[in-house]
Amino acid sequence: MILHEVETASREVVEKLQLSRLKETVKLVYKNVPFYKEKLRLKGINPENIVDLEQIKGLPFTTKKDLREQYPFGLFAVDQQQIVRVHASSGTSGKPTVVGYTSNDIQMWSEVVARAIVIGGGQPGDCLHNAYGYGLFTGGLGLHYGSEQLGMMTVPVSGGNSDRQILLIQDFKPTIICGTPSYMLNLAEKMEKAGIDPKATSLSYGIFGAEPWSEKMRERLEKKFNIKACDIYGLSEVIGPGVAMECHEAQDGLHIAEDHFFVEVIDPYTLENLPDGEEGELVFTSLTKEAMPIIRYRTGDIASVRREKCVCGRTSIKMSRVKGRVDDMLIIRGVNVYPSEIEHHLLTVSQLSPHYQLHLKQNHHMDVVELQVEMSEDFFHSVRGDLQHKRVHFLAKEVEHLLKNACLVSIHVTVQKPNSLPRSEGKAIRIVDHRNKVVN
Ligand code: DLL
Repeated sequence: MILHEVETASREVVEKLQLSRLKETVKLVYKNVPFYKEKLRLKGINPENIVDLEQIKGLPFTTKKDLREQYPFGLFAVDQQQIVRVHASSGTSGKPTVVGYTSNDIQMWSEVVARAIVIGGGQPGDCLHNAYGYGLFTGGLGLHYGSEQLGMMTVPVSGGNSDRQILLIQDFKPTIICGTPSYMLNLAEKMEKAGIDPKATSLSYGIFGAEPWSEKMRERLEKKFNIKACDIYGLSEVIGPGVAMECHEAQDGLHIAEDHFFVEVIDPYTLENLPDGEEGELVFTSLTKEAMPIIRYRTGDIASVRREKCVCGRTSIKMSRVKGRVDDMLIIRGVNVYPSEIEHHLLTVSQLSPHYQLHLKQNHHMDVVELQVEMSEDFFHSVRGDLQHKRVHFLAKEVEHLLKNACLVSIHVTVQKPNSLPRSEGKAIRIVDHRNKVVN
């Protein structure tokens, strides 16, 4: 195992490095990005006066809305001639958010991702099958450059076209596979349908992320593929994948690449910093980016952080698995719940498959949530006819009870036939909002 020097450094050493990099970053944006100059000026901050990391708490936040307002290149801190790549978030509505990279940024990102792959179990000489989408999404190219940097044989399959993925997995014999957890599940099922046992492939490790997933989903994927599956986190506004990576030794939190990204956790409502261990919104400041440095970016992602030496030897701050996005939190009669929590409990029910969607509807001006979940193939084939109808109804009621007890929410559950819900080739859509839509 290759441990990067900074990953095992003392807090003192890390914080000294972070402070000097923070100063440079703030100076850079003050000088070159009018948006930040104005924000810093309004707060009375002179970049020359930053002498302590704690002062980061006084810097202004950056939000997705800011990025949209500066569309497309308003936050660039270098001349456009120095930009060698752009990525953009798909964005469900309106304009996408655009991020730019200099060649030094690409180099830094590749190193961070190479480190992440090592943290997840990869080594130079391995073969990596990359099923993250290539294009404006950062998953494909992000993992690709990191994998090459590490010296792995990299297979740029991208998302979708599962038949070809299955063929290449059998013939190229990769040891590592990357993709969204929901697509990996989809792929495993397609293999099984084609009479290929996913357990019998050459794969040993999975690097899965880009969407929330639960511990139970990990268990499911690890069992199906007979691999170790670790969580990779990142977001395009900060760089892309590789901001944090879970180690295969402990599998209990993600090591943050602290030499490049400074983490804070805030209360999303009061915006106050929260202590270690408390759940809140992750906020990141880039420390080394050139093209588009970002100050205190409010990710909208809910997690907590902790500092302790990990069994893998790393001392870097660890973040918990992301529970979900602030905007995806459902408030059902006053109780907050994230889709990933529901997923966790659904996967404890053997008659169900892990394919589910939450539909938000309005009934007599009241918000109601309907959970659509598929029954497992085994359950489907075990009973037919009238009896099946009764058993399905009974199962739905049982799941409603389970969610009521475990998550304290009342959700209407419908159990559907296998393969009736849409399958993902990238990020799964877990919430479908029908409210405020004109219904004919
Ligand atoms: O999803 C970058 C990425 C690619 C990460 C490949 C990991 C693997 P965006 O498209 O900008 O970038 O979406 C970022 O996805 O704010 C989270 O809400 C969510 N997300 C990313 N990784 C995880 C994860 C990429 N491991 C947004 N767990 C983030 C939960 C995640 N959510």
